[in-house]
Amino acid sequence: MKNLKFRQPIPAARLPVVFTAAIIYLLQFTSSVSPPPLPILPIPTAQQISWQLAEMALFLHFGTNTFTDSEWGTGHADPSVFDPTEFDATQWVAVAKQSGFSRVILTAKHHDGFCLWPSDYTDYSVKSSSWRNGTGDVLRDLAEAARIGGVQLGVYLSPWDRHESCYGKTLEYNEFYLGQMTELLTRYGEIREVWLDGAKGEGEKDMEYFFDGWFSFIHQHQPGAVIFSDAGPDTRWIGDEAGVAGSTCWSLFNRTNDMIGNTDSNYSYSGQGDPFGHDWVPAECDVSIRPGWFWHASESPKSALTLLDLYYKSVGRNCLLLLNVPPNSSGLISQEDIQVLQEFSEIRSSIFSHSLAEGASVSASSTRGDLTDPRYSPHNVLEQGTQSYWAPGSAQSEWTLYLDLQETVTFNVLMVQEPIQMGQRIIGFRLDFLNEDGEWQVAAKGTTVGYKRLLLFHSVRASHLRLVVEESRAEPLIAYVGAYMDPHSVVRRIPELSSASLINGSHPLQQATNRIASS
Ligand code: FUL
Repeated sequence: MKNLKFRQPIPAARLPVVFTAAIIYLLQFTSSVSPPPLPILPIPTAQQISWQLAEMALFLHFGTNTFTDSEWGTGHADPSVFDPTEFDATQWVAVAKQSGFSRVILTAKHHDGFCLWPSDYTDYSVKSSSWRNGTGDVLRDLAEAARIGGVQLGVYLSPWDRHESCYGKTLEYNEFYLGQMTELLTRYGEIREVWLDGAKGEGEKDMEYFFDGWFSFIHQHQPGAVIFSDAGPDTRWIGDEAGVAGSTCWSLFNRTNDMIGNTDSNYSYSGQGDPFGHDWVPAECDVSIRPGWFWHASESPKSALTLLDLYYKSVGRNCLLLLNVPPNSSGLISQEDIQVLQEFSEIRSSIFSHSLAEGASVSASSTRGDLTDPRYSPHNVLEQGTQSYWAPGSAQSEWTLYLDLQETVTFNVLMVQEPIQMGQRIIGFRLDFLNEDGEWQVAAKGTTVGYKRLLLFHSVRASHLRLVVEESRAEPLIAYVGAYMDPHSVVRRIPELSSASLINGSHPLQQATNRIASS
């Protein structure tokens, strides 16, 4: 891998030498136009980019557990208990869409082995239930509702199966699993994600799963799908079930450093990724809106503000938020969950629908190529999305964007995005604002950006900002910068700043150095 050394701006003392050398070099090509910056490896696949753009997915845990008040069914529950009399997949899809989720993932088979579709390889499925006299198919209805609603569909097929008698016979079960997978991947149209859970209870039959074979099989049948597991190949588990990513979070990762289902896994490796990683494996943060994954009459949903906090700690840390909203035993998403999701959606749009930096005039410490070339202009950072970006000139002593907001505004959230199709680059950055004394003061510091980074800090009132990239794997490229006001969240401590840098518990006095050691 070529980029093993991280880069920092060139020290000022060395600038004259570098500058003269650069002039001599450039004189040879006075009329040439700068080519685009080189992508820095690894980079995402088209499927991974589309997965990341979705930002949030709705997880649907549903099955016999919903009716037996359990989480890990034994595999021996009577299939007749499954009887969701008001089942309506269009309600699930409508709830997802109305609350801003563009993907749904269903537990087609959880650990108890009960299949929500009529599998030809087992009788332990909806066809043995009393629901619709055994003629129902949850996945068929959901696939149809999702197709009509324009929502992407994913499936969870648990490798651990507590019902199937061939579980434990390695070759036989691996082939059985592929048979069930074929049904899921060939009967229901486009599948955008396959979720391979790594859980397995203590003392269960020992057996090997042939993951590599499964992965190529899935990609062969559904080339547009991403595969989730503890260690990728396309998206990785964040390492907790609380929905929280590391405050440093790389999409870079070494798949060989992690093992699927390994209970001794290095969770901080999963949570933070690896700046030296050779593979692009962004993380997914799974968490349930309720204490359990399945619906239980005695449990209630988290508050909208708790979900907002999780949003900052997942989507705002370069990950996808996979929020589980379990349908209840009538087959519908409960009203109390819908209420919370609605509030969560309203709060998000009240904060993020309008950037206070929208009308800013933007300049930079340097810009790649000819100043008349709009491709790398600092102004590009005001455009939503990750296609266009600002690129600094090469061999610079600093990487800074200046934003003149044209008016004084109060805000407490910074959004930064990198054009991830060019690789993930930024290691450390900070946001400064011009204070009342005309001095630059640190508002917030962060490590890693990736697809999207959100920093929440104590409110700042200012008209002039500067975003300073302190360390990067290569020349940083910035796709978007936004400033927002979140009146709902209380900042208990400034993220990524040590408490020592706070004065009177409000404003940071001086910048803290928070860099990953470079090699
Ligand atoms: C875990 C499972 O054991 C839980 O039941 C749930 O499905 C969660 C998403 O993954 O590993």
